Amino acid sequence: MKRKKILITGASGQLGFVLTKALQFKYGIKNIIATDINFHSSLEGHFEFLDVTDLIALKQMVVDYKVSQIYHLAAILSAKGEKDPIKTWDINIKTLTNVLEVSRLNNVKKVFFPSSIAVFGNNILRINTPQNSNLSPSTMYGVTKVAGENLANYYFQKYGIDVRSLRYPGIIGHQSLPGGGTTDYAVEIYHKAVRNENFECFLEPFTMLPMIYIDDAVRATIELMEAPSQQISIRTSYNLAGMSFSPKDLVMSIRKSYPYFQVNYKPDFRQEIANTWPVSIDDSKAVQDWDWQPEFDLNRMTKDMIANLKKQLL
Ligand code: AKB
Repeated sequence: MKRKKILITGASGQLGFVLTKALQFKYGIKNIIATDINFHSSLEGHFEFLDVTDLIALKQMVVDYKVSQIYHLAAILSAKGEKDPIKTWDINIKTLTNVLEVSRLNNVKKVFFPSSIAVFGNNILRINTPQNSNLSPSTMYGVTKVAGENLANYYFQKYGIDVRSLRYPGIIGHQSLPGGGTTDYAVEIYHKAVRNENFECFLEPFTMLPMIYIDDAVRATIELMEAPSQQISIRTSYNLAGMSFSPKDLVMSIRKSYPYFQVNYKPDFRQEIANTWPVSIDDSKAVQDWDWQPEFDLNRMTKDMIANLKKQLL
């Protein structure tokens, strides 16, 4: 059997770091090329600096290492993206088109591209948002994800590249802090609780959003990529659900371990973004097509986050 050579972009990021480890474990550390513009000091194995806006550098790496799959995670997220929308468009779209073009021209068979709940905006059913909702995003990040989903579908239809994608909810994990997202509060809050510090929350207490624990997010990604091609009926991006909660629900869950944990609510511009996003997601297509089932609910995630952060931070 021909071995897979997998290249990951954005490998030092919140999801990239954990996904890299999972792929190294599954396919062998020698078969994974982790790339980023920053180096995460805990990454092991083969790492290369790569700016994916550089088409020539990307192509060189794909050719040199005979890459057969790419997981393209590098992107600017929702809140950071609003500080410089044109840069967000340029980077998110340029990197994706580079990945797709290099794949088309160099025999890369499979590509993973992360989409997001940010593809949804006003004019949606916010509870159990369906797969085929209106996509009128409220952020430039969301605009790039809608365009990206259509590009993915185009490269599949026109060139037969096996591009697969998930609309991730907010991802929560203990391994690293996210950067520039609207759902980031749900990671930072655990760090404060474990350090016995107060937390200032940039969303209002009852803002309910779709979220997922990193273990589930990584497993969903690998399960989607491993599913037989004939089972994949969505070539834009699959709705994916883990759990839904508000800052208030999260505080109640944390207070089971830290009863005196204090939170002060100071909503900022991220509140307006969150107000346009779904409350919960209908992921029945993912369930139907490749048997998706999340394992973590809020309290199980809180226990795991606290246990791990205690080891890391104290
Ligand atoms: C963000 O908040 O921008 C991301 C996302 C939901 O895609 N976490």
